[in-house]
Amino acid sequence: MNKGFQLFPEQASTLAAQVDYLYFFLIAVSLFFSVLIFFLIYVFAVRYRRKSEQEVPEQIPGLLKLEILWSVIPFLLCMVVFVWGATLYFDTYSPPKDALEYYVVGKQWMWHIQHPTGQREINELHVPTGQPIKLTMATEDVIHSFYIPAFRVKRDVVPGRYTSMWFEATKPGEYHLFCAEYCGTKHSQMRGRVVVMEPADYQNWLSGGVANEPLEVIGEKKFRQLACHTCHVDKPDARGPSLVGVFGEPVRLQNGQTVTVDETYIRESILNPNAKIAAGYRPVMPTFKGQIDEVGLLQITAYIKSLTKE
Ligand code: HEC
Ligand SMILES: [Cu+2]
Repeated sequence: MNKGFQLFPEQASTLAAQVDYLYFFLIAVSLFFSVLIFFLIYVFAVRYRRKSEQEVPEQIPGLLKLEILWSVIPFLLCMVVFVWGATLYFDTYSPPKDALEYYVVGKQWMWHIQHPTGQREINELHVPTGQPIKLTMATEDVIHSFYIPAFRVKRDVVPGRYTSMWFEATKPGEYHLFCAEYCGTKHSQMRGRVVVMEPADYQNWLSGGVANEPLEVIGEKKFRQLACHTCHVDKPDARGPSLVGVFGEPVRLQNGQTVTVDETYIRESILNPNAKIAAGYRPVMPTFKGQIDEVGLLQITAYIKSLTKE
């Protein structure tokens, strides 16, 4: 992890080099103009200095060509930075379709990570190379920020909602994992490691660990414990809407609007059921605020996601 002095962290993801190129470009442009400006200040100071007490400088009424030149060049430079930066931003924030979904919950002062296959880790994240990975993240308490310098990814984890990020690791090894948002007394200890492995080694690691139940299986248990199933059964006369096959689909609300069922909508439906009422149902669902934590919410969400129509 710490091999002597390094100016930059290793480049260990598909995006890392691209982020660095943009960064170097910005540094180069800034350096070029800083040097140019300092140089010209001295040249002009010497060349146009006042040579005698009586000297009155010649008035220059302005030069259109020059004005156009010094407007157009900076404009073009800004556009290059804008287009380049925006493209990279969209790449960084749109996970590929085939990304594996991991769940991350921040908590003072540790990272709680769940693999799609059920493995759970604290302050450690094992991932295979060559596989896009999407992290869906929540926090139990305050703002944290999930930061893997070697992958050049960082995203805030904000109370009350989900954020996500993705990466594809390229080089096996161990990398730093940090919380990059001051989050209390032990913020500086809220760190861990990311272990990147060849796909075969990753499979070994998965099978070697404690066989945890997959997320959706735990989710199903929670669903029963909290008696969600008393209302949400897949029958026409049930008190609550069927949750089978709803994920990713649009749902009509009482007020005529349509929303897509995603993690955020499910979360809100559980914690604040009256915020959006599904059309054709009465607002009888109680809130489960205080009865379920972020980890539980993710488990139930995984369960609802797994309920597909045969
Ligand atoms: C007392 C019956 C009842 C219980 C218990 C109940 N719900 Fe609901 N639920 C409803 C009704 C009625 C609606 C539709 C009206 C609304 O949107 O509030 C609903 C809506 C939802 C929706 C939105 C679905 C959609 O199609 O819009 C989700 C998700 C949901 N419930 C999940 C749960 C979960 C998870 C639990 C257990 C933690 C639970 N519910 C417990 C009655 C219930
Ligand atoms: Cu933190």
